[in-house]
Amino acid sequence: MGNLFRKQGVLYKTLTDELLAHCRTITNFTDQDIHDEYTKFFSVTDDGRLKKSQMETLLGEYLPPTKKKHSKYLTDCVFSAIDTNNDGYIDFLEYLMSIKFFQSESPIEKADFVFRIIDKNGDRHVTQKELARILKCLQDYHRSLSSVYVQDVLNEGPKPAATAIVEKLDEDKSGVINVSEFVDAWLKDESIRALFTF
Ligand SMILES: [Ca+2]
Ligand SMILES: [Ca+2]
Repeated sequence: MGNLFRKQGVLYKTLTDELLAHCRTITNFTDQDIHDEYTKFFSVTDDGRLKKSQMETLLGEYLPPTKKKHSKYLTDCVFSAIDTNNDGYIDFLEYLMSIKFFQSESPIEKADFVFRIIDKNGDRHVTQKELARILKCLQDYHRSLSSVYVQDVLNEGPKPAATAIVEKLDEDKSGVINVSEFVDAWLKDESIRALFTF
């Protein structure tokens, strides 16, 4: 999702009307929600660059109680997915996107966000490499949940699992997963939801 939202060197220090409108468009949050998040975000980071430890604190509030103890895995995973240029911080827009992701109840919306998280370089295609990366990132999280199905898939490690998933989902045989292939699989395949729900 990063490349779609990250603007190099822009730190959104002022919540202008233009920024507010942009936030509304990408999240569907109300102006009040955006203002509240903005205040919260800038109370934690003065300069508009949120570090991973700060993200964990903020994100913790949004996780359901059953997932709270996993907040470190989840933050690691979401953070590294969002922080596409690996400079170790995320900006306000990226923060909003992650809040949105954890709050969303709509399956299609959720699938779309998961897709964006997996699609690290933001080219709207998920490759085997991108899948392997996210699976590796989620490995500890899945281990702690010990869902039988997920353990089976990940048994051989992230790479073979990623290969199997691409083979399964790639309906048009293009070698990569596009967003509609992913959303389809998400809606009809419980194992895909189990693997990528966090
Ligand atoms: Ca990609
Ligand atoms: Ca495809």
